[in-house]
Amino acid sequence: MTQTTNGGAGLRTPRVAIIGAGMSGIGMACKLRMAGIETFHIYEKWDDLGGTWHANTYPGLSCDVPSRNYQYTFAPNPDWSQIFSPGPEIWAYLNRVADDFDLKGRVSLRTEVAEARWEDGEWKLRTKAGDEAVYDFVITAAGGLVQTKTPDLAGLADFEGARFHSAEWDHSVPLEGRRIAVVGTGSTGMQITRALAPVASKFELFQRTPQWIMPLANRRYTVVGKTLLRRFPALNRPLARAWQIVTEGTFGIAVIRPGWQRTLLSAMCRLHVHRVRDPELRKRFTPTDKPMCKRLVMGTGFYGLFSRPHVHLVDSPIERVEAKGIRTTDGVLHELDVIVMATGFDAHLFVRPMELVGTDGVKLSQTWELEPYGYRSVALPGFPNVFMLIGPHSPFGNQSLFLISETQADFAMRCIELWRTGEVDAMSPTREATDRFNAEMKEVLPDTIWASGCKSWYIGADGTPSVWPYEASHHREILQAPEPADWDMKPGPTRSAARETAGV
Ligand code: N01
Repeated sequence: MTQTTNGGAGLRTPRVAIIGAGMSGIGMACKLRMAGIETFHIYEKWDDLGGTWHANTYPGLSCDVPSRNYQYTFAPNPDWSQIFSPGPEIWAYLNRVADDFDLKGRVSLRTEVAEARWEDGEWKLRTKAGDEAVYDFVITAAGGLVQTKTPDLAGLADFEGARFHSAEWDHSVPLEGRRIAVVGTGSTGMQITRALAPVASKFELFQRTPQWIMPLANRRYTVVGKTLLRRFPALNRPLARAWQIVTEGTFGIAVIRPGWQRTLLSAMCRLHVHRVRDPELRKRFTPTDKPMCKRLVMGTGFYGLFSRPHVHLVDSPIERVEAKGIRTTDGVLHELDVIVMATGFDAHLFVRPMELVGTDGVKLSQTWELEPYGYRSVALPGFPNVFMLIGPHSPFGNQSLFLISETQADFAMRCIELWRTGEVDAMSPTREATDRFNAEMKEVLPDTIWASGCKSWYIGADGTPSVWPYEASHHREILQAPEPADWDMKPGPTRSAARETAGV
């Protein structure tokens, strides 16, 4: 692709690379299409689009953020089957949006970007296979929970049964009537337990740390409701907005400061664990940390499973894995056919392992050596015309990543528009503005529930949570438009010409 000018409209045509064809990447591509920008390309390392909703196919996969709040604002789906929809339905939705916006021809699947290098005012991009292309903008949309974490348990390789990570499900392995273990009690472990405990001949949940579970019941939407929304599409928007207000006004507040929201949600979790009738078992299920300190697990129908004779909680630490199963430190060998590692992800890699080489040869891997950071979750000093979707300190945590990445994509679009009109050729946030943003955040982070003393994937190498410590609305407010004082901007031809005319 070469840089061109759309003479008719007097606008320049930006070349945009999007890294990742998940929810953020697809959303960004739609925004570009809606703005009439056709010179973009999406790189996707996996063999299909959909990101996390493509990679995760485990039994029981669903989303614990309400679907009406977990969709693009520009593509409301009247057909969600339930308040909290199953994973395959979300993947199908993403697939449909990609079709509606005719994006599939713009995606290179099985294509991992190895490096993008800023040279002569352009991004020179190279894939792992060695293909090269040149862009004006790089949008990183590579997801936050991608790199799986499998614990280095002694003897794991000796296990004679099947074993896999929850995000790398082996669908060739039969499950019905088998002896199944799930290691890990996060959102994933809970959802898999609900799906597999009823079908296994023996089911064991290996718990290192108990987690609070918020009892949110699901409900199917009626045919009448769906028909109404299809017939009167204008109803979709207020409904989506209502769910957003509820989610942001409860979970979004409870995690950042004390108040009725925290009291209410905590009480619901504490009451929920009383579904476990046996006081001894209840004690083992009851966390010592505060509700929401770890990412809150949500759902119903979990605790009751443990009253079945073949379903067990195992909270003796794992000593090693042997050919026949897992041996715990109390000497018991738990004989198994299948071990599922629901042990989470390295949530602090973000864009990496892709390397970005910015101005003066500054590398992303070095910049983020200690811990990923950014300016207002979207950009980085020294990396001009790079915009991050779901970058470090995005407001994740029981919030809708669709809405968050849309806010970030809209911000990127405003910057791309400055380039398009010739105002700006290159822009990156200043070091001073970035440091100020991060220092301000570090001041309030200790007040959040995530810093109240538990171990979770939110906590970075510097010991502080890598999350958004403010209300979700603040994210939208400060990403309305770039504040000129916070940005190093290389003027484009329009501004340069204006300056010349003005004799500046
Ligand atoms: O992973 P996790 P996850 N021995 O990191 C345990 C999103 N998500 O895949 O707490 C034994 O939360 C570990 O124990 P501990 C959501 O954002 C969303 O469940 O560290 N256990 C923990 O119990 C979520 O937060 C949905 O002591 C070991 C578990 O593994 C994120 O994905 C659904 C261990 C890991 O929990 C990640 O959730 C599902 C070991 N050596 C997921 N190592 C939605 O519905 C780790 N563990 C939107």
